[in-house]
Amino acid sequence: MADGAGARAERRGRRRLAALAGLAAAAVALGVAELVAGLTGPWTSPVVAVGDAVITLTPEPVKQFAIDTFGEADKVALVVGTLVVVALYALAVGVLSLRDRRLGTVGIALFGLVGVVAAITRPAGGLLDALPSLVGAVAGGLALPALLAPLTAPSSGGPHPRSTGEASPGHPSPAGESSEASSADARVVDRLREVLAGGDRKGAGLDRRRFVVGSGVALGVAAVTGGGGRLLQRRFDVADARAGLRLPAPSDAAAPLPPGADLAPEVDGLTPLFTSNRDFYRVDTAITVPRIDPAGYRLALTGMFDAPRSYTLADLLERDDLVERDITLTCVSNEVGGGLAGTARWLGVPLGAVLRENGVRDGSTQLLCRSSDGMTIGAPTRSALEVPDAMLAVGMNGEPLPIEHGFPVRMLIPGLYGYVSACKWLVGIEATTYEAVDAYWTRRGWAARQEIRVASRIDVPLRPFPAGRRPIAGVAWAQTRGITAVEVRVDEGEWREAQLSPQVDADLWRQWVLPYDFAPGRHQITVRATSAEGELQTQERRPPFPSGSTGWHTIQVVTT
Ligand SMILES: Nc1nc2c(c(=O)[nH]1)N[C@H]1C(S)=C(S)[C@@H](COP(=O)(O)O)O[C@H]1N2
Ligand SMILES: [Mo]
Repeated sequence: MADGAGARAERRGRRRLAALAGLAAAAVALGVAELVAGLTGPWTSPVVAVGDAVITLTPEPVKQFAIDTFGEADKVALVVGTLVVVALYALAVGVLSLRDRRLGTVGIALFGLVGVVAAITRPAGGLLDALPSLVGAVAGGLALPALLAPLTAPSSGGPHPRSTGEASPGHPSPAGESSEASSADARVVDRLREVLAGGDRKGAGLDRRRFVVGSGVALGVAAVTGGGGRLLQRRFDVADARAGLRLPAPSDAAAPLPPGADLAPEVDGLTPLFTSNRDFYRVDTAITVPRIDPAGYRLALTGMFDAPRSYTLADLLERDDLVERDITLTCVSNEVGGGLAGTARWLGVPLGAVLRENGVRDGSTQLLCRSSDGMTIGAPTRSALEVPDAMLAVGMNGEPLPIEHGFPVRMLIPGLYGYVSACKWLVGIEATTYEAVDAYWTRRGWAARQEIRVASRIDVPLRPFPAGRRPIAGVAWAQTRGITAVEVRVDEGEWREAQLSPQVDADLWRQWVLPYDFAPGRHQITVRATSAEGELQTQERRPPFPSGSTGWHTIQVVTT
């Protein structure tokens, strides 16, 4: 091997180790930050805070793409993405600080600064929230030089000197470097060295053993602090408090379901009339779900009220006007044929009654609803007052609200998309106007108010099936109006009217079924619904942004 080539290989090996040192230092920083977040709360962890900031800053089309691509796993994808970016950055910082330690310090400081800024600029963020990123950055800043030291220190020939310490230009080998390694231990280290350096055996001024030990210690520290931090963060959990909560019986129960109300048991693959809490879609901007201790819960009314007050959870649960209602909730981000819709039996306090008791003023057009994580949802005051089943919900399908669905209190206004009505983790209602303030999504270009559009979806058949008679089936919704007809067209045939599940309530979707004789081959199926107001679902294709998707759901199927 020529001398120049050897030197280059040696420098490459050293850079690789430096990159690994950067990675290990980042692991220490993140682990220590998790530990501190065990004191300050899971939402202050830099990974979570930065992820939250990314959600806040991401343009709506990209968000829509993420929801479409990853669905409910969008948050997991974001956290993984954040970690990948951190890892790449850490590798670079490691290499740079080999050249100049100050670059490493600056790199880590910037890294910490991003975490600090992300944590304190969250809508509900405070100064204390900066602590995990700050302490994490300091830990990473101490770890990095310590990890890099064995890569540059002129070795003094420790217990296991390098086996073939050749001199190379720029890195003259100190005397006494070339003694043979003798112990088995040293051979193991040599092997590790080879692996780490990708075959590079040169090592002037480079103590690989110390590097391996140092990185091992760093990764151990990262694992212990990170794991311990995650354990500590569990004390913010409110699952036990939720499990211990007893919901009162409603004074006005949901209307009894007529016999045969749910067609799903008869049609394989059809969406059930009620969605279980586990299967209910979830859409929100929260990476760590807000955890509200029911004992400390307060709902504060502010703004255009004559005599605004605040409510504890007990205030709400002890009222004598609790209602139980079956309501289908849908998301404005739902694509034609998409799954962001679900139906539950909700328990809650009538919203109109609460607003009137507090003397909501005539001039208020918008209720700015505030979630405990600081995000806001703007709901029309008029709908809140006039839509009969609008409520402050505390129960979902016979249980306290699941934590992901807004525990302990959320708003629901039938007929409006969730983003302009269904604020979860609700802690504030400010009566205001649309002129005075824009809510979270309005600031991002979504329509300030939007009634749910007439929609229908094909659930079956989706997969290839044998030719012959089989049901085409799905669901259709037009909340507060109700669905009166669903028509299906196969290929270029006539529109045929499907059979509908019994009308239970105008706020509930309806299932539809049409048995059809399929000839062998490929088929195209299209569905369209009509509301009780006589509005035919529009054929015009529009994407979800900015006011909800429209168009007929069409699928292609093939017989086996
Ligand atoms: N606090 C809070 N409430 C929120 C949201 C949110 O991001 N944060 N998302 C809204 C949207 S867009 C929808 S569609 C519904 C979804 O409610 P779910 O997750 O219970 O299905 O919640 C609404 N309430
Ligand atoms: Mo939504």
